[in-house]
Amino acid sequence: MSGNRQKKTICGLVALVGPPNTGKSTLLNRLLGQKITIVSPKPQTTRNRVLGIFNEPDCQIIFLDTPGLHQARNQLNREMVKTARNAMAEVDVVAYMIDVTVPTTAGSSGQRAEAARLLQNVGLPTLLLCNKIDRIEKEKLLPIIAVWQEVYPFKAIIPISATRGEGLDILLKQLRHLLPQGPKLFPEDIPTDASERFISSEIIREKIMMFTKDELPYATAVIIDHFRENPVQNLTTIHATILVEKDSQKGIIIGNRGAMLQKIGQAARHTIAAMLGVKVLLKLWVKVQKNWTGNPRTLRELGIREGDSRQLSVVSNQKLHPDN
Ligand SMILES: Nc1nc2c(ncn2[C@@H]2O[C@H](COP(=O)(O)OP(=O)(O)OP(=O)(O)O)[C@@H](O)[C@H]2O)c(=O)[nH]1
Ligand SMILES: [Mg+2]
Repeated sequence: MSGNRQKKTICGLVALVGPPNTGKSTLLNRLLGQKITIVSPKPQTTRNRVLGIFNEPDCQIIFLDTPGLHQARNQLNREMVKTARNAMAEVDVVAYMIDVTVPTTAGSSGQRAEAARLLQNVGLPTLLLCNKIDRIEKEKLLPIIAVWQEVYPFKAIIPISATRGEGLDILLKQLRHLLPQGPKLFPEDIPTDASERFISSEIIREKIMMFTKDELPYATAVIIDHFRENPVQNLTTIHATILVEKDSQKGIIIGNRGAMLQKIGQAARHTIAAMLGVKVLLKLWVKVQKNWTGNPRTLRELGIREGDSRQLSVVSNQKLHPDN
């Protein structure tokens, strides 16, 4: 009678890694059917490890969205790349994503050699995800697959479209095959370990990335100063500070008579309200903090500098000591 309850479940961790802008975060949101990690058309959008938990009755897959792998020039970028590399040390399977529309990620031999070195070092079962197949003809895909086949003994090479959801059934099937059996590590109704506070700060940053250009998206960070829920009024009040590095950048973020700040605020409020399912009162400030991108303390405060993987360590420990 209780046979079903004893049924073995699959549970494991998967790192989504690859060059910037390939669609890692888009894939995670699509798999979970909700927005938990931010997306933008500009590279280097994701700065932190973001955990997304996919649940089916017999299977829990814990995805780690990571910052794009790139040549880091400053401390912020070095920490981002470190975060992506460290994520690979904590998982059972790596999903390495390329963008088939970009010659440098899909075609350059230098990029492929770098990927080969990285994946060999990590030495985990790895899937290659060829993303954005909605943007190229089928004939163009085959040569890309052929050259990438030489890079690493991938367990499978899977053409996908993260935006359209194509190929995701094959991806999930492969992951079920590669991940270990074990009890679920998270309750089934929790899609992420990220707090609403963190996701709100990310959504504000997403709008900044969307509406600003040149170096500005990369010189900006968001700190939540105040986050208060009022269930009686169904209202959440959020105060946030946008950090920039120079006075000139502050001027651009504020805009003509505050127009840009208003635009960012309105768009962010709308998205945060949809996510939280409440009314949102959002107040934004802009502050110049010279060279915050090189300041270890600020990077730690933003959760970008390592030391931020406490929750995952707990998961890993549980995995190591399932009897605890
Ligand atoms: N056409 C098409 N566009 C896609 C697809 N997947 C992602 N994109 C777009 O690619 C851009 C980058 O997507 P992200 O999900 O932010 O990429 P990422 O790999 O997380 O980027 P970083 O966080 O910078 O490393 C966005 O404009 C997405 O809408 C896809 O399957 N097809
Ligand atoms: Mg991303």
